Amino acid sequence: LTIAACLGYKGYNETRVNTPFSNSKLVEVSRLDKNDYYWGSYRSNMYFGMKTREPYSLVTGLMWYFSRTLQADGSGMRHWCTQNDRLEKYGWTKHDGKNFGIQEIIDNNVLITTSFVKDIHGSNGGDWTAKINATAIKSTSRNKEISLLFYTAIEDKTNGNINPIVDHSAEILKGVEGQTKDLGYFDLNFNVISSGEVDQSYLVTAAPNLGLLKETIFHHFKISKKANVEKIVLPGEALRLNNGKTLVPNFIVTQVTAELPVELEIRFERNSIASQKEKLTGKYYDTVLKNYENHFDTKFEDTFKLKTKGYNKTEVNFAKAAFSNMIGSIGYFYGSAQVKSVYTDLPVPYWKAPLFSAVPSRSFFPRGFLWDEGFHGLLLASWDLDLEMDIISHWFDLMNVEGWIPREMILGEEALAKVPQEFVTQVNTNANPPTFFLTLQYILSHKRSELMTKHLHLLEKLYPRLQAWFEWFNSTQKGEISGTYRWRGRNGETNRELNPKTLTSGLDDYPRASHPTVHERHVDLRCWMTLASSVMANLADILGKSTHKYENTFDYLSDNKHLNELHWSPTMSVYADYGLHTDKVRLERPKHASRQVQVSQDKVRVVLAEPEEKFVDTSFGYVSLFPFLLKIVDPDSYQLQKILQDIEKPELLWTNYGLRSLARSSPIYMKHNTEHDPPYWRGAIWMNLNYLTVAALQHYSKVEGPYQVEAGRIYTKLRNNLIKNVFYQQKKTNYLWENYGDKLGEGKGSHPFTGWTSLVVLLMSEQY
Ligand code: 6A9
Repeated sequence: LTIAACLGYKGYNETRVNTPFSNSKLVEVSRLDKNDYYWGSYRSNMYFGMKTREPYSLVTGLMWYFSRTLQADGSGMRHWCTQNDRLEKYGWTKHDGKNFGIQEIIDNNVLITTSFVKDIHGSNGGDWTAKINATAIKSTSRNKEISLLFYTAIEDKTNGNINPIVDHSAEILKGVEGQTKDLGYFDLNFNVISSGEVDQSYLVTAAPNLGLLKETIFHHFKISKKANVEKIVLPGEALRLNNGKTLVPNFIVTQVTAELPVELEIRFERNSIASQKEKLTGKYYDTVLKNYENHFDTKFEDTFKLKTKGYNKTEVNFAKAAFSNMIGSIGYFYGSAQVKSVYTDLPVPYWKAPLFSAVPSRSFFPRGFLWDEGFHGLLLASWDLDLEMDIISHWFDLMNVEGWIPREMILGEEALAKVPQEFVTQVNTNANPPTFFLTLQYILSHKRSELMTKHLHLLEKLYPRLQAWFEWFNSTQKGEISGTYRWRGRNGETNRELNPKTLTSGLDDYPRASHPTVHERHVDLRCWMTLASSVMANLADILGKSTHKYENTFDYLSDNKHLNELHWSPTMSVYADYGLHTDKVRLERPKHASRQVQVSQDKVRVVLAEPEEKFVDTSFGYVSLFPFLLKIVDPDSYQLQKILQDIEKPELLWTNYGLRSLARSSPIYMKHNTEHDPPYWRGAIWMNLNYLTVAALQHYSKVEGPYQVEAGRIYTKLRNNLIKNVFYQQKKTNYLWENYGDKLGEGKGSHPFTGWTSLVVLLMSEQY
């Protein structure tokens, strides 16, 4: 305890929620060479944009539109990834997370390829070149002409400046020069390659903030008439205000309007170091890019061995694209989250911090999610352990003094712009599955020696944070009786929800006890804690610390007899939650005593039978599988036999596309939670839990026991179904999806979703 606490200082409790765990940060000891990962496509929310891993970076980005389809309200202008754009396709097809990336975008029958190559040297990342190439796949009246806009902006004017390099005779922007504290002097050069007519204009102005770049451009667009043809152009310098003052520019845009095909090359160079070397441009760029591609292909095969396993070229390319869009979605975010505890009346800002993390979906959720990231970590660690350890470091640096890590990280203006206000505040009593233990377990079994030789020092620094995290879960999420756990954050007061959500579990609307109480116990959380204790014991062992406590906890939690007493429903023969529950609930429109006033009111829940304390065992689904998923069930147990039987039943979870989240027999199967809240984890097929199922099946096919053959047989079937469907849906729609329908296997929810859905690559490669 601090002195302040001992003296009963009033602010002590209030300030705990946003007090960092400690001032010594993991990011400082992470072995990741900052120089190698300094520049990147770290703007996850953008179709294409390069920025640095600095709190306030120099940012660059692409926009485009077709003049025939541009609308006055701004639609038709492409900038941030959004499903509203209805692009036929977009995603990184090759990206190594370090040196280069190639992305294919299809819009209006035009293939837009965005690629970049870095030339890492010196300090602070060196140089890079990007190419935007637009070629018609099929010419139509709408796509004759494209306008490509490329901009440079600085987030913080006190950190540097940017200025246009104008060719005044031609009235075109040749480039941008500038300076920031970190980068020193730099310039960007533009080069347009086209055989037809090109129209160029530019804008130099001050944008209010990064969230309003598109609006700023729209504000300045004007129509110019050249030889009787109307063109949308930018006005050049727009820095003078009506009151005679001039603005300092922080936003510089070049616009190239041309018939297809057209190519825009952007070269970023720091200082003059580069001028002594061959410039990364034209043919030489193509050669360097090709080399990186070849290197990527070789490394991909070494890592995942898909060709060796017999996959054909199309299948391997599918896997490469799934993987690349995941690694290519890694972003660098900076800002302060908004948090709350019982001691704060209002939300308070977390300390300002960076986050380096992949994201579930570039279009819909381009920000960090705690439990998603543990799944991403399996793929990322397979590819580049340095990179993954740096991601882990960033996340664990976000731990507060209580040992809590917020579930969703909404950092910076751009991230905030995508989140409705009601979802912004993170509450310090709320958990999210500690999937980083899965990542660490995976690293221990696949990358142990690399971890030991290269990251031991980091691991030592990480360990106290893992201990605190474990402690936080073990104390704040514990249930009423020993060995039980309960997700906090359920709303027991509401009469709006058919079954109050458990967002903290990650499984949002998956049915739990109908009436949340403190007596509840959640089987999935108990299993996560079992896994956590086992990984902690392993890490303690490696680091030469006392393993005693974690081993004891693991022995206690993995004891099947005890587990079964708490969570095995003898009547239904399934694992289940326990709590105050009734299935007899329904959403109904409230009836009004007076008929005179027509009030349209939301449906409310009516409870038709008194709830009782019991197992929530009429809903079979992902939660019921947890003791199996996390490999806790004894290999020779009746429970394992029963689970294997249940998994294969089509009336429960089995489909040709993977396991559905909730059995068809569940009273809540595919039910709305409120009128406005469609079913989410109430039937759809989700890849993350299917991946765990496949991994568990493989595990039980290998450990000695009476059901080995059975597990192996189901393993093959389930794995094939999942791979086949995700592949087929991608072929059909060009995207990976958030989840898949259990009747037809169709992609549902947000897209592209190359978060955990890209685990399909590990299924193909059979790495668990
Ligand atoms: C809603 C709406 C533009 C929900 O993949 C991220 C999470 C998972 O962690 C969780 O398990 N997704 C899953 O049930 C998406 C969550 C999005 C919440 C924010 C805002 C945006 O409107």
